[in-house]
Parts: sequence; structure tokens; C-alpha cells
Amino acid sequence: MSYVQRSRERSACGSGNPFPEFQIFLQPIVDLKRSSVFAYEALCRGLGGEHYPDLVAQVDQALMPAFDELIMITELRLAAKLRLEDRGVKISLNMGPTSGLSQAHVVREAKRLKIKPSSIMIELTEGVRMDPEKLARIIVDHRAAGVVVALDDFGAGYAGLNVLGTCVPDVLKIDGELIRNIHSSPLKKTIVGAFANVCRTLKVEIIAEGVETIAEVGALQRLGINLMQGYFFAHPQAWEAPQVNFPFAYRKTSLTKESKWPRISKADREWLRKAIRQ
Ligand SMILES: [Ca+2]
Repeated sequence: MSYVQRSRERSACGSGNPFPEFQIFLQPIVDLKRSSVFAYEALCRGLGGEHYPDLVAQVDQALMPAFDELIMITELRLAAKLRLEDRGVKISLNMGPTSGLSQAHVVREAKRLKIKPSSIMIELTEGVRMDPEKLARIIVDHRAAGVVVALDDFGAGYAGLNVLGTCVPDVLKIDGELIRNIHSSPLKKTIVGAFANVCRTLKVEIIAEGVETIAEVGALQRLGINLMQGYFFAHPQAWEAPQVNFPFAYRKTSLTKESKWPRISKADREWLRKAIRQ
């Protein structure tokens, strides 16, 4: 029996659903080399737009594994509904250091929805200092399950190049703080350029987060970074794969393809809402 089923049974004689209502937003990670979407990152927000930490503040700690599982299941269901895998686009799920979820949960649910593990990226958030050996073990376990492993918010907090001495993920997501105004900061260019060089040597993909201007896009491209995410390309959108604003130089044929992405109908959205409540 899953965490969700168990916690619902426990709450059945209590006050009903123990979880706050939430919605799933999607934000594209674009591949400028191919003028395409590499992945959609799924972001869990409250109905009033509350971010995940504020949302989970209302949840009983003992029920957190069940809540994380419910979010993950809903994100995978949305990916299946939007047929992301058929379009060669990954769904990217966030997993915090305190998450009770394991890759086995994710892969089991993906299997039920006929999503291949290789179409799933898991972003390991280093919100608190994590023992590098523990992190290495998590990465090895995830990779054995066939999912793509990303280290999130790299360069923020405690995460630095030293982490790569112990464990090598598939993808590094460079924190937005290092990207902001990178075009006018020789220091940021040097740091991010060093990350990019190390990643090239280790064959690790690099994603720049928080890209907001065309000047930042240009500076990142000159450092050889082609995977980017941020408001410049698209704001996160609830229950939808948002349209992507590709810079003019990268437009090629991709915009016409983008317009053919399936939209989530009102009925589908209701189906997903009900799935959360089941
Ligand atoms: Ca993330």
C-alpha cells in the first residue's frame, strides 16, 4: 500500500483529506542548439500561488512522504496527459533532501503510466548541507533506476565544484543568482565558464537557471551553454506546457511545432483535480 493510501486511510475517520490543495506549474528548459524543449520542470504551488516550502508548512510532518508522493504522481499524470515522452521531452521532478520519496516510488508510478525512466529527470535540491557520500549513494541509486539525475541550484549555498569529487550527476543546474547579469560581470563569467569546462570534461550537461534577458542568453552561449531556463523563455504555467519564446536567431521551424502542442482541456484539468482528491 502506498504512502498516500495509508495516510488517507488514517485520516478517513478524521477531518478528510489531510493535504492542502495544490496545482502543478510547468516551466520549459530549452535546448538552443536544437531549438526545442529539453524538459518541462514541474513546480508544485498552492492555489494562491504559495511556493512549496510555504505549502508544506501546513502539512503534518508525519504525512510529508505521502504528500510528496501525491505531488509526484500528479506531475507524472500531467506529463502523461501532455504526451511529453512522445515529443522527446522529459518531465523534471524536484526532490528535496528531506523527501521521503525514493526512485523506486517514481519508477513504479512511471511504469503504471507507461513513461520510461529515461524520460524523467530528478532534480536533487541541496537546500541543506548534505553529506557528499550520501548524495553519491542517492545519485547511484537513481541512475541504476534509469532516471536522469540533476543537481539543482548548483553554485548556491554549499553546493560547489567539490561535490563533483565524490559524485557525478548527469546534469548540473546552475543557480539563477550566478546567471543574473552575467553579461556584465567578469567574475560570474569566470565562475560559470569554469563550471562549463569541468562539465564538458566530465560529460555532464549544464543548465543555466533564471535566464531573463537576451544579453544573458548571449553570454551563456559564448561559454558553450545551450540548455537554459527562465522567464526570458517562458513563465511557469499551471497545468499547461507553456509556449516558448525562442530568440529570433534560434527560431527556425520550432515555433510552428510549438503551436501544435496539445492543450490541457477544461475536462482534462478537472480530471487531474479529481485525481488529486481521489
Ligand atoms: Ca528545481
